[in-house]
Amino acid sequence: MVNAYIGLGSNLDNPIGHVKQALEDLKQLPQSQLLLASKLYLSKPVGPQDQDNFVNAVALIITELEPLSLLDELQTIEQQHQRVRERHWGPRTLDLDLLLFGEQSIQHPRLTVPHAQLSRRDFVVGPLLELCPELVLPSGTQLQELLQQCPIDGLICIDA
Ligand code: A4P
Ligand code: MG
Repeated sequence: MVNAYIGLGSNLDNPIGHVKQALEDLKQLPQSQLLLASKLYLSKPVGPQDQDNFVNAVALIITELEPLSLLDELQTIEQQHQRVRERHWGPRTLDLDLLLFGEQSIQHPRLTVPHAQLSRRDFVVGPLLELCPELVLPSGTQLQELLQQCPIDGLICIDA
């Protein structure tokens, strides 16, 4: 069994609804259990600025799935949310990113773990800190150290 952190993001077509439904969908993952879900956060778009703000969250699951099988499951959930890939870093109904898979570092054509942008994104660092303030990345870097390069003051928490 491995602890895996999953980043959720949406900025199209009722983003709060998509993120909340995706958290329900994660409860149905095979050979897995949803352990924790962060609050929902409103964040400014990274990438093209001519798109709405995002709603983001992070979930912690425990799973027996292999990393690529988990990625398949996450992409199936994205499809169920009518995810259309239009442009890189563009608007989307639902994006599910595998942020961390235990202590593993994975370099595969379909999967980079830890997620390549993890340490630069306030909407990932903030919710991860909420769930696990003592988290240490596979590189040995403490999550809290990332705050120096990636401040999280711009995040707005949108549920109590
Ligand atoms: N892939 C590789 N590693 C991973 C991983 N760790 N988790 C591959 C998930 N997928 C991974 O992803 C393209 C391919 O990446 C997948 O087929 C998978 O095999 P995609 O989701 O189809 O494309 P994308 O999302 O447009 O590109 P990318 O680089 O994954 O973008 P990100 O990093 O997901 O960023 N701004 C705010 N405020 N909030 C956001 O949530 N999200 C993005 C998308 C941009 N700006 C944002 C947000
Ligand atoms: Mg993605």
